[in-house]
Amino acid sequence: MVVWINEDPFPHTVPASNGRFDSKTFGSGKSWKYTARRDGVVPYICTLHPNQRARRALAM
Ligand SMILES: [Cu+2]
Repeated sequence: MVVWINEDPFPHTVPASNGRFDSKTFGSGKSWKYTARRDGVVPYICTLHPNQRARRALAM
């Protein structure tokens, strides 16, 4: 399981660029988690702040 924790004062999203998951928006102090069912590396971009990009390795 991968958990994203928003420690920023602003809301963010972490939708996978390949559509594998979509967090929707989660606000300050909130978190969102995704349970991987297969391994891989997934890039994601915050829809609210498109300059915020990252990639995440998923492992079962
Ligand atoms: Cu953001």
